[in-house]
Amino acid sequence: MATKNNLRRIITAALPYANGEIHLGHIASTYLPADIFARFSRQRGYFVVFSCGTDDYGVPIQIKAEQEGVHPREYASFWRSRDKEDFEKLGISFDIFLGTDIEENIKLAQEFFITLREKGYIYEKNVLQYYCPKENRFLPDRYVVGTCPYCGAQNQYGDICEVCGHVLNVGDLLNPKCAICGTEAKLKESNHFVFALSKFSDPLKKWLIENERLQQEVKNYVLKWIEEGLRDWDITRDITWGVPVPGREGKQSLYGWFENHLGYISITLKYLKEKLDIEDGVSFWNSSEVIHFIGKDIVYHHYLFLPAERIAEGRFKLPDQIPTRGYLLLQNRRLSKSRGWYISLREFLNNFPPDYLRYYLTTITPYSQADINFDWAQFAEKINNELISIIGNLFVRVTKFLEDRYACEVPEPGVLKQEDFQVAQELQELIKKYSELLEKNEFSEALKVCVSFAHKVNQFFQYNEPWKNKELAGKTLYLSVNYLRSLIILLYPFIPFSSEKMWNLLDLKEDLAFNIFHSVNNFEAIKPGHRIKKSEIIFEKIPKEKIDELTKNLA
Ligand code: B3M
Ligand code: ZN
Repeated sequence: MATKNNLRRIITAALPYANGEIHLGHIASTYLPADIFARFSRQRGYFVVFSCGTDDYGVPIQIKAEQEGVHPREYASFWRSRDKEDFEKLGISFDIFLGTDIEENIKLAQEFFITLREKGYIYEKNVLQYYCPKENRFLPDRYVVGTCPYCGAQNQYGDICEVCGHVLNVGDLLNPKCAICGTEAKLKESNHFVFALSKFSDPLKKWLIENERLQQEVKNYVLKWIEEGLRDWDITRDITWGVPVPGREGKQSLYGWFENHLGYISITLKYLKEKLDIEDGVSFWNSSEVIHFIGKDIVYHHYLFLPAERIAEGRFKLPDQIPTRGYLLLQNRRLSKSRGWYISLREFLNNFPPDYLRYYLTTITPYSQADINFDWAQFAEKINNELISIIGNLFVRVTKFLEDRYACEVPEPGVLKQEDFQVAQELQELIKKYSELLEKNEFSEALKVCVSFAHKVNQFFQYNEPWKNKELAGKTLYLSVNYLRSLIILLYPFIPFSSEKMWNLLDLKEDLAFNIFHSVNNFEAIKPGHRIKKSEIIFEKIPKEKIDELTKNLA
């Protein structure tokens, strides 16, 4: 577990609600970028804790469980294990995957509540709640729909407008209706707790302005929200499936957004304690870089609620980064689960290897809020004409040559020339660029650098014509196989399965996943006389018929 420099990174990805399948939208904005960064960090010698889990509480989950006749805990744990399996199949390398419904999270959330109340940041208030007069019950956020008062979007839930991103309070919606029976929703008074978010405008502003690693474009509009004035926030609900409000157990629960992000902390600390015997999780947390990956629909919660709660409570440091990415469109249309216009991760992985998805999604996902478009034809084209034609073919070309002409043994290089150093120099520059881009979260750009790297090595091979030129052949193969080694290290965060496979075919013994990056620019790591395994095809082309079929199935 020792690391080179003892630097630590705690990396988290948004906690998926425990009530449905993971789909490609989640993967593109959140889980894949987080995984790329976690893998790269481990390769760089960071001690990484990559944690996640399901977001288990709340009304939608309670209602769905009721419909299926099971306890919500059982319902949530079904999705927890299913999500865990799906993520594993895609190679999302969580160190720990639990959920918010663990004792530790309940305890932490209640501690937060009690401390904030003692400090005067939580106060009581009779608040109006939506109420369905026909069914005679309170309607929590997701059970009331109406028109957004900010942008006029119809059919929005009571807690957030999914069109303009504004968080809504009770009473904000215009023409509220019960989402279940359609009756006009009334407002009825009930005693609740409120968090004084408005008191945190200044410290939040300071944190946003001073922290240069926070994404500029997100900062800008969060600062605008603060300028518009933050409103205090109702943090309890009249429901039973949730973290019990201290003193009101069995009647009220904490609102999910008060406690779900505390799951980042409680899950990480549980892992530290149980798996690594680290008791003082608080110090560990505070001496790590803390990075939360999210999608743009939950910016408000992560850039305001989360830091405000941490500031108010005082024990846990604020995030260094909250990388945020946009929505995924499918063939240029917004995903819609109810209309079947989405692709689940499971279904995708029944058709293609995980690295195909990882490769393609990386190429189309910039480090920005811009929406991303998944397109079947483009997917096939990126895989066939880039991943396979450039990267896969280079690997096969070099290894096959070694196999056929050198019985799999890396030859002596002989004397290197000025132009060889020139190529090596250019490759070194690409490596430098790559690592800067990865540190800046610019993954699509970093992957382009990998493609250029492969391209350059291929040109080098071609230029030296080792099949004609016996004299240059030893040098060409010796250098090419070393360049391949470096290329595999660079590709690993993006396509770990195929990278491991190529690494094994080169019969390299170092661990590709940990603390290897310092040797990526060593082009003499593989010595003459080293034997590789027999060459193998790494990737299969995607036939056009398959793409036609999948496009048709979608429509
Ligand atoms: N479960 C919303 C979502 O799945 C919510 C994220 C919680 S992160 C603490 O997008
Ligand atoms: Zn709106």
